[in-house]
Amino acid sequence: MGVLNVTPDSFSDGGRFADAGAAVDHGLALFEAGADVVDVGGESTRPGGSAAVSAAEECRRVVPVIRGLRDRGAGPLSVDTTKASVARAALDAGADIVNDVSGFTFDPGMAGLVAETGVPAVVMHLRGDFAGMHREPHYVDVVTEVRNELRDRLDCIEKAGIDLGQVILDPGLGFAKTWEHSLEVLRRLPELAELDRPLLVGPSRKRFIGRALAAEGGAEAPVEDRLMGTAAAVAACVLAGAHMVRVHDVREMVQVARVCDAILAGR
Ligand code: PMM
Repeated sequence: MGVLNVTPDSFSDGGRFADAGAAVDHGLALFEAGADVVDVGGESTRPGGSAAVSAAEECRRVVPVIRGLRDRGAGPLSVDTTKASVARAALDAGADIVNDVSGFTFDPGMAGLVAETGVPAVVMHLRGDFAGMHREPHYVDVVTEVRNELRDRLDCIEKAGIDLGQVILDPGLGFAKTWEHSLEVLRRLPELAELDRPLLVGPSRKRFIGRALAAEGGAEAPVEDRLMGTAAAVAACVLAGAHMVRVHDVREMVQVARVCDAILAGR
């Protein structure tokens, strides 16, 4: 899954594709580079509290890009949003998948929309809201708790009338998790297989990679120096059973995933 952030303030690529024309060109380049899906998002979830974006502004950012990619014959597309009204506008414009980092917890209308339309949906693990989630997340056993909380989400979602066959789960690396928590989730990813749903994982350029790359006591590696660290994390995800990885550097990560797939197939 290639990342296409149409935002002025994303941590990893903020502002580069804020113009719809540049965003469409980048989306086409992501497919060209080997993406199977492109994820279009109009709200940054940046650590430290990103400015909240209205549904109208989010639609203004993502709808022309989704429509533009569709007009050029590109797809499938997912929309990265926590708002049901934005998801609906994106689906009407041609999106195929809803990617909700709140796991349908921020907007009570999201589950109904997914039930009604029958589209595939990514349900990510998160605690709290965007403003509070980075403040001292506390777990006794992060992987067991993420797994139990995702299982609870699946129960609620099923009660809302959604066929669980539509649902892809995501442990939410970096969301309400310290960098150590994210590393532990990656190390113990196979424990999430118990939930019996496909897994999407988003390690790309994230802070845990910057911290892992830092010299003893030194500063974390900046976002632009996290390519090889991302490659290592993507390899770890694929070898541990992830079905999909959400990445910015598609051409490079397709190579990583192909080699990991070949290693797994040879087993
Ligand atoms: N990470 C970000 C945004 N959306 N969606 C899913 N499903 N999983 C993620 O890990 C995820 C996401 C934040 O990264 P970005 O600002 O580089 O897009």
